[in-house]
Amino acid sequence: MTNTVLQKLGIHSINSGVFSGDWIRKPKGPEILSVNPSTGKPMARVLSASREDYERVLEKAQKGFKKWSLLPPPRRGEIVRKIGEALRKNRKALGLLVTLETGKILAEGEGEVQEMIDIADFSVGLSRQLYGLTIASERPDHRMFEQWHPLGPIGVITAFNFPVAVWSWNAFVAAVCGDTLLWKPSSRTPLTAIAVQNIIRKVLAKEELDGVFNLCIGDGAEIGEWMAQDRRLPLISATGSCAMGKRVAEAVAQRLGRTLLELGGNNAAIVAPSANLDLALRSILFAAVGTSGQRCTTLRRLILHRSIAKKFTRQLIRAYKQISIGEPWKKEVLMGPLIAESAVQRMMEAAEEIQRQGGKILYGGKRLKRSGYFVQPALVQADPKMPMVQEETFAPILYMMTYDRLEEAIQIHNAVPQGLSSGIFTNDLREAELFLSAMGSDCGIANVNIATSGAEIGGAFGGEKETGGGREAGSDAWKVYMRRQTCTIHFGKNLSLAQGVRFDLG
Ligand code: UN1
Repeated sequence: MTNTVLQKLGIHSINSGVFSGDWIRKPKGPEILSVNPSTGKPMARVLSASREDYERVLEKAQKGFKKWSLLPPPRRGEIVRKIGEALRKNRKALGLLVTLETGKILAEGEGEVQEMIDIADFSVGLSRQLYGLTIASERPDHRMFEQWHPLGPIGVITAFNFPVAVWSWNAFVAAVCGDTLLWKPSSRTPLTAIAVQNIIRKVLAKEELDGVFNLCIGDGAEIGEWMAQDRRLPLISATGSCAMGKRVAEAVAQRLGRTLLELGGNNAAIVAPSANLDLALRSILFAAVGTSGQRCTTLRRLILHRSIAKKFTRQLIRAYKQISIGEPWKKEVLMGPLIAESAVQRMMEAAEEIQRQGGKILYGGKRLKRSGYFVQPALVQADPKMPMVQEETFAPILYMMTYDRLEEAIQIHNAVPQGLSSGIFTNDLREAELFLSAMGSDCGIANVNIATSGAEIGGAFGGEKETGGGREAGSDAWKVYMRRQTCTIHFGKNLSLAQGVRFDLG
């Protein structure tokens, strides 16, 4: 299975991890291993980028920008449409590779490729809708308007957990905006990045275009730092931990560049007494256990009304017991492994620490005795004030708490440093509206009768506070990939100054 899919997607036993117009044959950075987290065994080797290779990629991205940014946006959209079609043809194969390299189940692996296809479609439409405003001028015979220009080559740093979808949110939108890209994927998921590059490379070659989508695989701290400090990249879009985001933000701010940050979440859902508990249970299960708790949007805190807490907890424990854990490519499996040994260790440490702080493990939280990085998801009775509850542990641990009044639940909900996604389960209109009001959830995403994960691409995706404030994907998130120009044309004969200022020679 592994070999067939690797072959189909053009992956060899040793691969170049650097693409600029074409694959650089022997990049000079250190070798990286792609490990299948379900077996703990390597799948292929990847040669990473040295500084010299990075320079080549960046030059190519700059050169590519000169040509690409001059194409009419709908023409750029047409090329993204062809990429979307190529992805449709490779949905199964690429989805399986995502499963093999990240450990997420096949439905989610293929779902991730679907997310790429969706944002490709969205971007095609967007390529004809990069609208600017016309503004009423206060001066006679003046016309004011704004227009949007491409920004330049941009840097995109992505995480292991959505190794291809998050790149495509940035890449396809930025591409129709006229930008070219330098992509640094997580060094844990180099093969999916190479496979994507192979798919789109064929489309671009037919169009005689290159230097648009470039790739630079390598050590995150090192290449990330080069990118953050590089004035030739006016925008750095980065997805990952808050610690990584702070480093990137600092370095980019030093040169007054622009960042788009999508960092940690510590997402919570409130279950109110009027909720449809059946629906809530299923939605919560997916949000807490899906992708083995390794989404930015994973549900990490559950705030239950005291009147339903006992019953709901019992049902949740029963459901957790039924989750089949195993090889993520098997049909009946709902939860695959964590990404790496270090992730298992961090989860085990977190489980110990929360108990030291007074938390009680109600279910799970143990490592499974088998090869690969498998764990049981954990349900933990906790108190909102425990320091661990403030932290994002990138693993399937769900902290459960109770509340009496909705105001109190909202206060607990907002009392963490992160602010990505949130949800409330209620059939009470007033409760739902309060949660969505300015007094309610302080997150970038707020849902009613839906838990925290599984957002559609049509909305702007991102969060507040330590989540970094960035917005990617749909709505008007495209604006961050362009530069705004305010233009005023004077078509009269007399000078007139704004604010009524007179400046005459007499
Ligand atoms: C992420 O975890 O970085 O909303 C992205 C979701 C997915 C994207 C998650 N559509 O859960």
